[in-house]
Amino acid sequence: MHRVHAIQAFLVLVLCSSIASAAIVEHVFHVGNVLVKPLCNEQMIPAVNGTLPGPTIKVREGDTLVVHVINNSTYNITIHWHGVFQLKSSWMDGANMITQCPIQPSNNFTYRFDITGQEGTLLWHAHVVNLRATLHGALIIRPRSGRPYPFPKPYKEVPLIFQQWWDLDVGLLNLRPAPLCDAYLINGLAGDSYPCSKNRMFKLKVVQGKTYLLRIINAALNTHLFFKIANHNMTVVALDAVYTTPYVTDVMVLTPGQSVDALFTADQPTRLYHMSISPYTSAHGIPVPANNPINGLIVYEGATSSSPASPLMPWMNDVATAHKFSSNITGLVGGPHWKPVPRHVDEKMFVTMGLGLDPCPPKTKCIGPYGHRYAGSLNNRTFMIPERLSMQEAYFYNISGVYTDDFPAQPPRKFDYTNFKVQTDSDFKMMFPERKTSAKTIKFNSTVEIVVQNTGIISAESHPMHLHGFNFYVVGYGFGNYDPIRDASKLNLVNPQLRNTIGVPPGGYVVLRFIANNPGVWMFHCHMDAHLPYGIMMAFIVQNGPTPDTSLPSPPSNLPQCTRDPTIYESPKANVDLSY
Ligand SMILES: *[C@@H]1O[C@H](CO)[C@@H](O)[C@H](O)[C@H]1NC(C)=O
Ligand SMILES: *[C@@H]1O[C@H](CO)[C@@H](O)[C@H](O)[C@H]1NC(C)=O
Ligand SMILES: *[C@@H]1O[C@H](CO)[C@@H](O)[C@H](O)[C@H]1NC(C)=O
Ligand SMILES: *[C@@H]1O[C@H](CO)[C@@H](O)[C@H](O)[C@H]1NC(C)=O
Ligand SMILES: *[C@@H]1O[C@H](CO)[C@@H](O)[C@H](O)[C@H]1NC(C)=O
Ligand SMILES: *[C@@H]1O[C@H](CO)[C@@H](O)[C@H](O)[C@H]1NC(C)=O
Ligand SMILES: *[C@@H]1O[C@H](CO)[C@@H](O)[C@H](O)[C@H]1NC(C)=O
Ligand SMILES: *[C@@H]1O[C@H](CO)[C@@H](O)[C@H](O)[C@H]1NC(C)=O
Ligand SMILES: *[C@@H]1O[C@H](CO)[C@@H](O)[C@H](O)[C@H]1NC(C)=O
Ligand SMILES: CC(=O)N[C@H]1CO[C@H](CO)[C@@H](O)[C@@H]1O
Repeated sequence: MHRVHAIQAFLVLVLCSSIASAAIVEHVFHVGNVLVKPLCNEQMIPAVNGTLPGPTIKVREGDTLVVHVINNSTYNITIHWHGVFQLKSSWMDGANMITQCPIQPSNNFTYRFDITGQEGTLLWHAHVVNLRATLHGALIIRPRSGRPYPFPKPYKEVPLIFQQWWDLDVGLLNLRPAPLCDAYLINGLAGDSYPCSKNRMFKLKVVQGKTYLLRIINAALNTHLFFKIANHNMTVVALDAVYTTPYVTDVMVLTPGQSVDALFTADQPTRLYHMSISPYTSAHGIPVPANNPINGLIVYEGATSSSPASPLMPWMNDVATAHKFSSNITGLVGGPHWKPVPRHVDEKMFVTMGLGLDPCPPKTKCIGPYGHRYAGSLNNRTFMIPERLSMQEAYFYNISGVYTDDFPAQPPRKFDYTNFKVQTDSDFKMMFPERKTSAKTIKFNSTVEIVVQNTGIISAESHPMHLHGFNFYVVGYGFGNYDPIRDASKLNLVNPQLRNTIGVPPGGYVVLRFIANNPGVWMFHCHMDAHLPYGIMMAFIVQNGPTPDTSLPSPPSNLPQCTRDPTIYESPKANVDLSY
């Protein structure tokens, strides 16, 4: 990890609790503005404990994680524990204006939650537009002590965090068109592809014959990335902290928000090898600047300095390679925490997803298509992030006017989704979604199936859809318009991937299933950060179950508030049924 400031001791307080195999792991996150210089210029960024990426958190499955976040930056922040189930701890999800108001400058908040039923690599990151560019780090969940990995124990474990860097103040990020950035980083380092960082490259020293567990995270704001190591294969053993059938490959692709655990054996001749990342850009018809691969270095012990071997990276629009990797890995049936795919579906949803337009405000020059602004939508709804109160507080206190619970289970109209073309005035009008804060209410413990259908409005591209609070089974994955007869018969109900983020293929669809066993308000959104303000987002409200133990608890007393006006919280709690 690249230390920006003076070394700060990584204080890990492990307090043994009464249950032998579960511990309380406690950390302090000090968020402050610090100067960093990955390229040629110093930039002020918000960072946790002065490092980019921020500190790696290590827990064991079953532990309680407690993180005191102290905000000494100039930004409103929240920290989201990406992929953590947050079972019965929805208030700790850190989704800005969905489960909490932000932690304002000079304030603090303590996140406290159990991590159960999942093992592998996840990440934590700020959940406020653009800030996750620099506020992120690895969250590593090992098996309970005494429990083995479902694969041979690696010699060492190595986090690899891929990042996207803009050489400017992050607060100004949205002034730039989304996909263009100034560099990509591996563990905070830009490496030999850029003029001022040639001597600052991530290096992994390896011993010949040993096997390493690479804990790979794509923390980039907006870009899917290919990853390869010259002359080596890797064996994928987990995706999004769910074990998979071991899958041997020489190339992988990660959407923003995805993570991969892969074994890598140093089984080649003693020398230097590049490990490289390069963008995967699937948007049709949108020109992208050529990008050199960004390199880290694998250094075999005893290797003399020589020029490293470099991998041949896929073309940036190599949809076939991306699709093969994304669709061909299967879940580890019978492995730790595996649960069979639910056969019966209670709630069926068909959700169109993609871009659209928002009318340019009067007296403004907009640079999007047709002189308008970009928008995005799910079922033709552009999600408006509430400004006054978080959705979950509005739900819990039964305060109206913050959201509506009318998110539709079907798009308002059927059309040839993937082949959309503007030919008539009415086609043109179809590109303008409705702006709304709407949620879909789900009964506790029901099984939800969502077909997410990518549209071709403006441009078809892979959008990484991320669900908070649950993993979903990816039971279907394909190109074209989903056909409920043809494609439903091909669903994989045996060994699908189980994960929290999935790239919906360009001009294609995915079919997801999850069990709504966790009460609270949970976002479902595109994990390209540029698409958060576009509104490619909705929220599920999972109702309480029959017992207090299956109900959303009261918010913690120190939950950050948007307003100091206490009367807003004094509405009758008529809608909250804690009885049973
Ligand atoms: C962050 O820094 C604070 C203050 O320097 C320190 O107490 C804490 O242990 C650090 N946290 C982590 C996770 O490294
Ligand atoms: C908080 O940030 C200010 C600058 O914004 C700095 O002067 C101060 O030392 C920081 N406090 C801590 C405790 O880091
Ligand atoms: C956190 O904020 C509370 C007030 O909300 C304050 O009393 C406390 O001292 C703060 N803690 C830290 C470590 O800054
Ligand atoms: C990688 O795996 C493929 C398929 O199993 C195999 O053909 C190839 O030889 C392997 N390459 C290396 C460097 O081990
Ligand atoms: C996945 O692998 C199987 C063989 O294991 C192969 O038949 C199939 O074509 C692959 N799918 C893709 C999308 O590459
Ligand atoms: C979206 O809704 C607007 C009205 O709010 C309508 O004009 C437009 O045709 C709809 N588009 C689609 C794709 O359904
Ligand atoms: C949820 O449903 C499953 C089967 O559909 C049942 O076994 C389980 O007990 C339910 N859980 C709760 C907490 O009601
Ligand atoms: C920070 O959050 C508060 C409370 O929600 C809000 O009033 C304020 O406008 C926010 N500031 C910024 C810069 O977004
Ligand atoms: C929630 O509040 C609304 C109006 O604020 C009221 O009409 C409704 O009855 C309340 N819900 C319940 C279950 O009491
Ligand atoms: C940038 C910022 O808000 N800094 C504040 C951090 O907190 C201290 C007190 O703990 C304030 O004095 C700073 O102004």
